[in-house]
Amino acid sequence: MLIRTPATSQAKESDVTPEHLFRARRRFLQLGAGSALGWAAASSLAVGGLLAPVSAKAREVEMLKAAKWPGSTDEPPTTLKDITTYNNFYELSTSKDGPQHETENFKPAPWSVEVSGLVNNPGTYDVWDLVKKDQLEQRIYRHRCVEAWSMVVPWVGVSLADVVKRLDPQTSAKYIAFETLLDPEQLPGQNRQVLQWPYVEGLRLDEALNPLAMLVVGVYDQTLPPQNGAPIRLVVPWKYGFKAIKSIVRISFTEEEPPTSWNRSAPREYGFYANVNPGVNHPRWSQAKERRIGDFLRRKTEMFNGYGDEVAGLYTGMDLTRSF
Ligand SMILES: Nc1nc2c(c(=O)[nH]1)N[C@H]1C(S)=C(S)[C@@H](COP(=O)(O)O)O[C@H]1N2
Ligand SMILES: [Mo]
Repeated sequence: MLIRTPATSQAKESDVTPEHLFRARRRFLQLGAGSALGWAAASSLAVGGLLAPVSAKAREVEMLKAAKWPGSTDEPPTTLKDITTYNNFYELSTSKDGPQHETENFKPAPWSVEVSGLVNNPGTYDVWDLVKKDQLEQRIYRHRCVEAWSMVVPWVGVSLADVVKRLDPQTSAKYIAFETLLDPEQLPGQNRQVLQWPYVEGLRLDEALNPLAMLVVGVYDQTLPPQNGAPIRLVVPWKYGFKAIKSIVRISFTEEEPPTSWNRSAPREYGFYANVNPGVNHPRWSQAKERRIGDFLRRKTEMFNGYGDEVAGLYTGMDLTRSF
């Protein structure tokens, strides 16, 4: 299901280092030649626009975007191959290498998202009305799974905050809730009750308004493959990966804390907050260290996954050993 880019050279993915590959692509972005508009075309995964000539204005827009990637890390990104073949997506498969092989019935387009609850602009939105293509940014974030592995991923998307502001929650709204598609034909793992379906997640509204939280539609320079949550998923880089709900079809604004799949399944093990915290171990394993996919040695896990400067203020006065 992955469509390879008409690469910067004839080199195959495996012939170049991820860093090399990534830098080449990043240059395209900065030059405007890899305009997000081109490579995130709604229905096609093709990147035909990649080499199209661009105006000086478009180039300027791209430069500005490149300059304001909030929170992006300089760490070398994980390879596209690892990002798209080592996954957690229980609606497809419960093994890490399974999701990539269970995508043949999945239809990422057309796709709409229903917005409801305590919000002034409810309705059914086409994904590309919710996420404006001319606002897409690439941000390189650390991605830390609760199972103590991590990656560095060049995501493409928009600030969740911008979308939330356009939807205009009412003052009584305190939380935002998300739901994944429920359709066992497209998501065969839903024939097995490993979790209660659909997968659900939520954030406190002030967390959702933090500029680091993203609605993601792409990775590297392509639209999301199904196994990564096509066509739209959440990314909250200071939290464990399970908050990053995939293939979202419903967003609602609520006054009460919404249920979340992993908390519902094992409340002693998974809390609502799920902030990355090396000081609070999972009941069955340590969270002090993590294995970066591609590395041999484990590294120390950082509080809030290293994003403390940006997000610690959200939790002032809270006991994070209790609100884990
Ligand atoms: N709908 C849905 N979203 C999901 C999951 C899932 O099983 N179903 N797994 C979560 C977990 S546990 C992780 S670690 C991340 C993995 O994202 P990735 O496969 O893109 O790395 O997706 C999260 N989002
Ligand atoms: Mo995870």
